[in-house]
Amino acid sequence: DISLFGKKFRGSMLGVLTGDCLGSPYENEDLSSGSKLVLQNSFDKLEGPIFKAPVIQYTDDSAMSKSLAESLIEKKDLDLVDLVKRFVKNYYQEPYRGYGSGVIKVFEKLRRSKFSDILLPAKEQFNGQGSFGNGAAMRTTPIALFCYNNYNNLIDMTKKQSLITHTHKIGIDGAILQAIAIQQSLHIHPEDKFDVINYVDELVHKMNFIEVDEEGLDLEEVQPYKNQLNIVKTLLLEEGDKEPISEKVIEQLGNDISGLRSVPTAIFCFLRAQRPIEGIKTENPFRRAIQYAISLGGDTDTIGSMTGAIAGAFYGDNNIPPNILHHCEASRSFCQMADNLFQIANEVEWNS
Ligand code: F2R
Ligand code: MG
Ligand code: MG
Ligand code: MG
Repeated sequence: DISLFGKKFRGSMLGVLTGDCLGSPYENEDLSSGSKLVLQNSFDKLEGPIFKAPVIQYTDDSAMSKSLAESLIEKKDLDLVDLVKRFVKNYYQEPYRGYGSGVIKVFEKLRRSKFSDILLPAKEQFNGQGSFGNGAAMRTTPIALFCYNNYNNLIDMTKKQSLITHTHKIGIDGAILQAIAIQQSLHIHPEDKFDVINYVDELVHKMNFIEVDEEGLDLEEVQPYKNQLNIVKTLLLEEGDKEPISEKVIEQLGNDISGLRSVPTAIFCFLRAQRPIEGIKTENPFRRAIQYAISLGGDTDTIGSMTGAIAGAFYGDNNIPPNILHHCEASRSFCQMADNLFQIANEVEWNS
């Protein structure tokens, strides 16, 4: 029998995988109202009695999370050289996993230069702006687990793992926000009374220190995540018991490939799914969260996966339907990685 934290580690790693696998068939598909029903039926079928079908393959979201977990487990620390080599090796072994078109250039440069400067290719992305994609956020779960009891290390290591592909502040801070949300979920007992507004307020408070005014600009402009989190709060309050209007959520929070318009959306999906949502027929709040995230369309694998990571860290693996896991590629190894991460996280002195 494993502890509650052990279950939460499994929930979070399996949340990454299931959100990614279940969301990937719909990435950038046009999700009309009819496809909400298609989604409902598909989830019902996957959760129901086992049927024979090829496993649903995971994409870059899970592939990069896996590399990060395996590197942490082997090195018992964040070793950027080891990590970047794993990213590149896995990309060239399995280039069909749907990687971002920008990040591929980073991998090419790293390989060509024989990893001479592991931070340089990321800095050169997009004419020196760096990537603002959600790639650093989507893969950051193993860091959040490894640092589950240490906030400063969580921020520091999340930033470091981001910089090897994403140097734009939006790309880095998106990963930090995702990591903080996972850590908050880990530390709430799923059966305790849960105040969703308080959860957002805590995130706002923390992002206030992350999004600091570096160039003497207006704070409104330099705190984009804090602004989005305030929208999350408004939407949670204003919907009451009515159905959240998907169009409004998409318009205000976003469903695209950028960190800014996907990480706050994932947080919203987790929080909104604490209560029933019209059109999503399930008693299971974990399933409700990822099904809702995917129903918003756009970057469905990634928003599904990030929602799954946060929700799984809250509920643990108890709420993840075993029959759904049966249909996802590598679910056993994701569970094993979670157990190994739990072990090494408890071995480092700074978590105790
Ligand atoms: N890439 C995809 N899905 C679409 C392609 C799927 C594939 N071709 C297929 O059909 O099989 N999904 C994955 O990418 C997202 C994560 O991306 P990541 O790792 O952040 O990569 P990248 O390339 O750095 O950024 C993504 C795109 O964002 C735009 N962008 C980023 N920074 C920019 C900047 N400073 N200026 C302008 N544009 C910027 C670019 O279009 C990048 O290509 C996840 O959804 C994952 O699932
Ligand atoms: Mg993907
Ligand atoms: Mg990138
Ligand atoms: Mg995606």
